Amino acid sequence: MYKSVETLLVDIPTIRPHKLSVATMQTQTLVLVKITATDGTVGWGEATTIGGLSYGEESPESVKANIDTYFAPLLSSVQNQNIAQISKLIRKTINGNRFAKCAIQTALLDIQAKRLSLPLSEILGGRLRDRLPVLWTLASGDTDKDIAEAKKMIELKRHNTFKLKIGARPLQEDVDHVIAIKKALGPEVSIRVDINRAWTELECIRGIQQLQDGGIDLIEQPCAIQNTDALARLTQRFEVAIMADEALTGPDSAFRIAQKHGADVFAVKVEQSGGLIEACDVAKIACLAGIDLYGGTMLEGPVGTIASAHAFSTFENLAFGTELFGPLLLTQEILTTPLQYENFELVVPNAPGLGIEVDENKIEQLRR
Ligand code: MUC
Ligand code: MG
Repeated sequence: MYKSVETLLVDIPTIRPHKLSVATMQTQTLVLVKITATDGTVGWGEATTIGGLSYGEESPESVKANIDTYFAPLLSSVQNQNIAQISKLIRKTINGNRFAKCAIQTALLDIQAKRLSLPLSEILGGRLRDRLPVLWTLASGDTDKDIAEAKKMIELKRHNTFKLKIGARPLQEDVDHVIAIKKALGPEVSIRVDINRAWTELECIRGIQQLQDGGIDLIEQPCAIQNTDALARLTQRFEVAIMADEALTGPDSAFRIAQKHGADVFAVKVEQSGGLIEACDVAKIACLAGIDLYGGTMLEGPVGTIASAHAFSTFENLAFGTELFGPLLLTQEILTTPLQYENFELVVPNAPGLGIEVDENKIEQLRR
């Protein structure tokens, strides 16, 4: 049923250094998966991560090795095109590897939706919206540059909500940087922070108190991934919304965190969840537990970004919007027609499958 599974590593410089507590990115390595079915239909998926092995448990190189060695032979042996059955077989045969699983599942869903002549969102249950609000991350590391960048984004009608990456510098320096940006942009502009698990619980208490007093709207993954008890205590302690990001590693962890109301908001990421279907499961668990949703990114290029958009378009509650700006951080376009960003939103395509056309000549030039 599937003729070939190819994994392509494509290194693209970013428009500026992107500084997180765990890494500074100058380049993003897109991990693209192309599956060709025996009838010739092609599907695309993406397993991009951030900063090699510094963010997630899979690196671009490990994803490629594991797909070539384990996923590809498994897919060449399947005799049907039933995605539920193939996903079950993959889960049974392959442990972990959520990013790789997501890329494979996305490509299979792209093929299936193309065969049915439906946008991918429609085989995930159906979209509730055609456009998604998209924020921008300010992560140059320089307060004045970040303020200028934010003002430009508002003027261009590209983004009017901003997330700041903090946690790399001493706590007070980071907090002062955030408050200075909030003051410069004013009360109308929503400012959020992502600490990427850099603070101890005590630092969280000190830092979040000041951020809450300074009018910040959302605090993302402030403490260690495994310390979900601390995350729950912070959620109970503060009025400002606390969001789980790295702590969410799929429906199981979502269920465990939801059971103790361990966060006010879930950052749903399709790769972290292990697939688009699993991301929808995470969203459903959040909904049932009264937890708000935010559509997260692994800073994927256009393939993973639009796959995420199809999944997020089906969510009932998307109270905190999305951060699907990954392609805008890259200096090179790999689609024949770029994704449509306008009026602070990303448009979810209506064409069959993912609804995009990958520029294969461009990828051939750029791939490792
Ligand atoms: C993260 O942890 O949220 C998403 C946006 C961004 O700037 O970094 C990523 C990772
Ligand atoms: Mg985050």
